[in-house]
Amino acid sequence: MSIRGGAARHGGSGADPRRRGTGGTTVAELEILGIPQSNFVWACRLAAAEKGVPHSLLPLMPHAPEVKAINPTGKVPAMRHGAVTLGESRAICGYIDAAFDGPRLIPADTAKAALVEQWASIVNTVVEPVCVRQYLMGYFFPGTPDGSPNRAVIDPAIPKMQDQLRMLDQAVAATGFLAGDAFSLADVFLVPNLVYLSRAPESGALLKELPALSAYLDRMLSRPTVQATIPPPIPT
Ligand SMILES: N[C@@H](CCC(=O)N[C@@H](CS)C(=O)NCC(=O)O)C(=O)O
Repeated sequence: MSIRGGAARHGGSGADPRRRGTGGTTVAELEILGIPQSNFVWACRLAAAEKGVPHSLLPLMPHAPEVKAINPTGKVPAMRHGAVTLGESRAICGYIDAAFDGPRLIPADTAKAALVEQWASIVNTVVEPVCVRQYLMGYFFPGTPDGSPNRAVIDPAIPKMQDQLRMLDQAVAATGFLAGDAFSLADVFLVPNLVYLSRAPESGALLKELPALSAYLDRMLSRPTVQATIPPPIPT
């Protein structure tokens, strides 16, 4: 799967992302490794799409040998770009933002960049562990004998998930973006989680009652980059 667009900048990492082909200089392909249904893989693909960077996707499961060769934790996503290999979605998104032309996902302005990092961190270290790892996994990967939702996991997460969605509703109310007044890395990380949350019963119902957050989700879903990277259903 490829998305067309943007040009590679010549980075200062010492690892030249450009390769020389027989017909002259060609731009190395950006490869993202990991199943597309992973919220973190989706975030990296969305970052690439927002930058206008073409990428190919290798839909590998966590702990596949090619993933472990890059990231010793075995977690997806991983990334290859010429001689550059990376694991961890924040590092991958940061690389994509810095290595390629295209709209900045992390603003140049120091204070604006810090605000983006603040919200990206809140999404990844506060919201995601409760809303995705605990609440949604209780539905999507329940681990119950009959495959029914795992209420022992889901129910204790609900009040925390509700508080967090209300917090996000307030955060996006001012500008329609999570951090600052433009699409950023903070939105890259929030959007996949929010799309999945809209599909589960309690979070989907609450989202409908939160005007700013539901309008935000509708606007995000109308972005061609989100539509281009939206994952297929989890194979059964
Ligand atoms: N901190 C990592 C988290 C990635 C992550 O948790 N990926 C999940 C899939 S959504 C995974 O690979 N899980 C397998 C495991 O934890 O062993 C990142 O930001 O890339």
